[in-house]
Amino acid sequence: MVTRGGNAPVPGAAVLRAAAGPGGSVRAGTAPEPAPPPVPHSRCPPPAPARAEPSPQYMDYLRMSECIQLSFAVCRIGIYTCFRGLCCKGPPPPRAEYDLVCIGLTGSGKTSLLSRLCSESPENVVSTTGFSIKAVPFQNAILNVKELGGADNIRKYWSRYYQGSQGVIFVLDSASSEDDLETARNELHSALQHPQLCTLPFLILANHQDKPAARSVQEIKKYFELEPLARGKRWILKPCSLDDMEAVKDSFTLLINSLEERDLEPSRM
Ligand SMILES: Nc1nc2c(ncn2[C@@H]2O[C@H](COP(=O)(O)OP(=O)(O)OP(=O)(O)O)[C@@H](O)[C@H]2O)c(=O)[nH]1
Ligand SMILES: [Mg+2]
Repeated sequence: MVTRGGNAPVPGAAVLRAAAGPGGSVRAGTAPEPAPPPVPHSRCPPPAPARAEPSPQYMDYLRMSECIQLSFAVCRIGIYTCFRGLCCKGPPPPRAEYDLVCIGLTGSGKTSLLSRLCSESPENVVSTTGFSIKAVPFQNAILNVKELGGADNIRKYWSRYYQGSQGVIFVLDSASSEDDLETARNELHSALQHPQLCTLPFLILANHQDKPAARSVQEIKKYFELEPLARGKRWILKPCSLDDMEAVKDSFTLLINSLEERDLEPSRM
């Protein structure tokens, strides 16, 4: 009987050692594999495997998905803009403000007209002693109107309150007595020639037109000698009465236009 003893080399042992892990263990049942060839030491990375060209269908799909994303982005911007327009409206632009002086004999209707323009009741209107100021709102402007009382003892102080005015409202009673009409004419002429008012726009309201004795606008224009006296000035003469506030508002709109035009004149910029 032949026994192989001790350290005798066993065929295939070298192969088994090469396949063993760091601990030298060998998985049971695994077949021995040949060692991989040594990697050549080089600085160049190994060449990348050649990539296959994307198919035309794939390119079409990519283009379509880009188009869809772009469409979504445009829609999102559109919806956001609409939402902002509907829900997040900013404050309206500030309205221009003008300081005006309102004069005319007592009883001509200054307080009554201004109260109606401010949506206040013209009932219980009392004669103005001294002056009163009202902010009269219009769509595109606010008029800060200083009304000066028209009684005899107040009229002599009118000119003290002219400073800073940007326009003048003169109210007259179209149905007044001849004497009162003459007084009104003298007061209007003084105002038209006053250094602080002579360059300003004038709105002349021939009020009390609802009364049978009221003079027409043509009569008043002639009697007040407006054509020769106010030539070259900005003046507007309009008939009106408390009954027809739409006509009064239209007259004020013309005055506001005149104030705006004056604002835009190059000499004032
Ligand atoms: N029939 C008629 N009455 C008016 C008209 N306008 C004003 N009145 C009346 O005239 C009276 C005098 O009106 P006021 O508004 O106080 O006149 P005023 O110009 O402010 O007078 P003073 O403040 O004293 O300068 C009131 O009784 C008004 O009701 C009008 O167009 N027609
Ligand atoms: Mg008054």
